[in-house]
Amino acid sequence: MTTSLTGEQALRAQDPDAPLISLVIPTFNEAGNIPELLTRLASSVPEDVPCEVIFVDDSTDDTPRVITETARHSRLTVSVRHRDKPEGGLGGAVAVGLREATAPWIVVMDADLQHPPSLVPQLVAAGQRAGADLVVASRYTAGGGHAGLDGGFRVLASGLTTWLAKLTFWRQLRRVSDPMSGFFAVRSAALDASVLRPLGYKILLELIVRCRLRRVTEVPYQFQDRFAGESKASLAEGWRFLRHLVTLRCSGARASMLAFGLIGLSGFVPNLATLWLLSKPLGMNYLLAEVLANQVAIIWNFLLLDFLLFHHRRHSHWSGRFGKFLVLANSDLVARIPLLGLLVAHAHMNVLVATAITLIAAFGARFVVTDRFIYLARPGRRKGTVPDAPIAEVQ
Ligand SMILES: Nc1nc2c(ncn2[C@@H]2O[C@H](COP(=O)(O)OP(=O)(O)O)[C@@H](O)[C@H]2O)c(=O)[nH]1
Ligand SMILES: [Mg+2]
Repeated sequence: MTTSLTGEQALRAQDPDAPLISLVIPTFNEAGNIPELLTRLASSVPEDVPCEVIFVDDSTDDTPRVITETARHSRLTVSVRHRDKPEGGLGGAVAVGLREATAPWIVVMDADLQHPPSLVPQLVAAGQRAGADLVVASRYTAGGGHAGLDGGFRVLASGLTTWLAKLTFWRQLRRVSDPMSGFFAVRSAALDASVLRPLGYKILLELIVRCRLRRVTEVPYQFQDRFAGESKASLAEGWRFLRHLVTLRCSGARASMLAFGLIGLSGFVPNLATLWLLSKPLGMNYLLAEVLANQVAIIWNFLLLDFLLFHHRRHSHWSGRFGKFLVLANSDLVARIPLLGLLVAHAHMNVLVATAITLIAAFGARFVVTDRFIYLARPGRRKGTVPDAPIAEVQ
């Protein structure tokens, strides 16, 4: 099927050169792919559809120079934004591109031609036809394929991460067969780039969950072989993906409090194990042993919170965060005793009930202080919303 696009009249009337599609392409040492990519893009996007191409580059080679030189001979409007500090890796780069894009539709794709450029106009047209906010180019729907995935391990990793993501977000992803896809089109008006906190490769999942994109459609595609260069995916990406999944799952206030509580409860294990070790085989006084065991549990809790739940909000030095957490965790112990005395002696409460109340109060206080004062949320930059500008498909 050949597909061509015409622009939306209102937007054209205001500015005939305003882009209708922004292409966001993250690059990391992709110099060998740029000329072929821009040639194929220029022949795929119809000439009457203004299109801006935004490269967000973290390369250590001469990719930015190759982009600039190739762009001189291309009819497309091309810009390259090189980052000296590649925050958030690939996902961070895409988030930068999403904030800078000005068109009503943004298409995100890789630079290595594993994502066929010919599909770009089809993705946008499919979104228009279905009235969708997001169009996912899928390897896992009828007509799609992942032949370009490099070897059995990559196939297994892709299948496993897809399954894990769908299990964790079964409601949000029930209509998405390929949530790990790096090739998709998103309607600008449905996007709030300021809420994105991406980490590593999985930006699409981040978009669906945080921007609550519910009107989703899919277009099948065959994942191609790399044209040139090597994949930058690594095992470390797998670990990043797991952390990202936990962060996303716990991003609501209730879920985050539940995760905080579970991590706190898990502290019983190192606490009791250390208490036993110090008081039994080593014969230490049980009170002193409990004070030390408590410190081990605090370190355990801090590590889990710091690496899993709050890793995206680590804006101060680790020693500062740990110091504050240590003081907080020890002082709530001290504060609970007078409160317990007050409840038992003055309110004549049962000791167990009073203890439970002090534990709940301490948990709440610890959560609020940790959430608000130790891990500060840094406000993101809000993207000005672009007016919705439908693109009609014509044959
Ligand atoms: N800006 C930026 N782009 C990246 C980074 N890592 C990978 N990329 C780009 O993201 C796209 C997908 O990466 P690739 O290594 O091909 O991953 P694979 O397709 O999963 O093997 C390519 O265009 C890469 O150049 C990064 O840290 N920063
Ligand atoms: Mg690739």
